[in-house]
Amino acid sequence: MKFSLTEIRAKPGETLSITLKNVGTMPKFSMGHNFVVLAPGLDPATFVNDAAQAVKTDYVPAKYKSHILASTKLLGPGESDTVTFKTPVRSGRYPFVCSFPGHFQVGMKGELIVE
Ligand SMILES: [Cu+2]
Repeated sequence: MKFSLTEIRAKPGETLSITLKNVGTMPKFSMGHNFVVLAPGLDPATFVNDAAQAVKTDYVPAKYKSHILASTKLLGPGESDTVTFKTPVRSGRYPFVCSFPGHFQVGMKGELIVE
C-alpha cells in the first residue's frame, strides 16, 4: 500500500504523463488503487475521509472535481492507467494520494513538487 515514487518533480506549466500500475494481486474491491493529485487548499485528510464514502465514483467524490489536478481510474490487480495533465504555473508542493479507504492513512501518498 504505497506508491513507488513519493516525490515527483516538475516545472511549472509542464505537461506530465503519469502511469499508475497496480502490481498487487488482491481483488479491486478489497485492494484497489488510484492516483489523485490535489489542488492547493484541499486538505488531503479531509479529502480521503469524504472519498471513502464515494464508492460509486471510484472514491473520487464528484463535489471535489474542481479541486483535483489529475486522477486515474481505480485499478485492480495488473491494471494500469495513464493520466496526462499540465502542472500548475505556481510553484509549490501538491499532495497526491490513493483515495481507496485506509490507504492514505498507512502512507499511500506523496508530493508533486513544482519548482
Ligand atoms: Cu491504494
